[in-house]
Amino acid sequence: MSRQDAAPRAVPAPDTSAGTLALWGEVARPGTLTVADLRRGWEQRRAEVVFDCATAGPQRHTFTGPLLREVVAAARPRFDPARRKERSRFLLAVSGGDGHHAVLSWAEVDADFGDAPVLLATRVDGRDLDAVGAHLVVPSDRCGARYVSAVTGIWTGLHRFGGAVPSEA
Ligand SMILES: Nc1nc2c(c(=O)[nH]1)N[C@H]1C(S)=C(S)[C@@H](COP(=O)(O)O)O[C@H]1N2
Ligand SMILES: [Mo]
Repeated sequence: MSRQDAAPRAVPAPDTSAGTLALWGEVARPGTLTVADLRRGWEQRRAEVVFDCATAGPQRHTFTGPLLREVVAAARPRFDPARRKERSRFLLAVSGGDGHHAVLSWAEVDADFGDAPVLLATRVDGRDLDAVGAHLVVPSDRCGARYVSAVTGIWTGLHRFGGAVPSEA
């Protein structure tokens, strides 16, 4: 197999208009959400955070928005919620409109695993994000790179690698 054949093929994200994000991948209910949908549909939590930027130094912000796991769960990821090993294989890729993107594992945010209170913020420092798009907030991160702004897509799906899948016990 040539190097080129071995390279993973890029999967194009669905098109979204400004301020909306696509929830897609291995989910039973893919769709798009506006910032207003994120505000209306789920309990809003607040996070006061400080993160470090390699170039700009420490940044302090106050974010408000729903938990990422509640928003993604509503799209019904194709895992059996009762099977922990199945949940532990799911990935979340969060992209910004400028091409910046970051990967989280489902287990990081799952209450039975890392339980990280990751938000999809609808508001930052008193400013509504409707025109800009939601903002990923990872309060447990020391660095700012996963604080993806102007989110346009969240892909969720199973990590697959060659070999047998072990039992789900
Ligand atoms: N869409 C997008 N989000 C992004 C980035 C980016 O380049 N594009 N840079 C990240 C990095 S490296 C940092 S440190 C923070 C900076 O956030 P702030 O400028 O709002 O404090 O945004 C993060 N989110
Ligand atoms: Mo940064």
